[in-house]
Amino acid sequence: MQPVVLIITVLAMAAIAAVFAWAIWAPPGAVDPERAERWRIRTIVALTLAGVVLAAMTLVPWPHAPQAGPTPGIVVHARGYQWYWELDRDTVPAGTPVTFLASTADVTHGFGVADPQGRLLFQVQVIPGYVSRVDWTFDRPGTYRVICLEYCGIAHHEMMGQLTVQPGV
Ligand SMILES: [Cu+2]
Repeated sequence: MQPVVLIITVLAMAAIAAVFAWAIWAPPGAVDPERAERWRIRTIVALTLAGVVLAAMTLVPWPHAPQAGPTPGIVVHARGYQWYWELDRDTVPAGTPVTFLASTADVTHGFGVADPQGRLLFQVQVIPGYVSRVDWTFDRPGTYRVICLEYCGIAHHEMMGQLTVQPGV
C-alpha cells in the first residue's frame, strides 16, 4: 500500500510542479482570463468531489464489527498501568492462535506488540472501562516487545514489556 501512496504522491507533485512551471514560463497573453476562470472553477469542483468520494471510500470498512465468540486458542490478559504492562503469561507458542484481552487500570494506553526486529505487528487502544481484543498468531519464535503507543504520562516511553514466543509443537 505504501509504494502505491508514494507513486500517487509523486505523480500529484509532478502535476502541480508542471502547472507552476507553466504559469511561470507561459508567454504573456497566452491565457484567456475567462477561460482560465472556467477551468479554475471546474478544477476546484472536480477536486472537491474527488476528495469527498475518496474520503468516503476509505470509511467503508468502518466501523468494524466487534470481535465476539469463542477465543480461538490461548488467552493472554494484558493490563496497562502507569507505566508498565502486566501480562498473565509472558510465553506463548508460535503457530497457535492467541487472543489478547487488554485493559487498563488507570488511563488510556495503546497496547502494541513489536516483533524481534522492532516492527509493529498490531496495536489497539486500551480505554478505561473496556476490554480490547486482538487475535494474533505468531509465525516465528523470538523475543517480542510489548509497548505503549498512546501517550499516557511522563514515563510513557518506558512502558515496555516482553513476550516470548517459543517454537510451536
Ligand atoms: Cu503510554
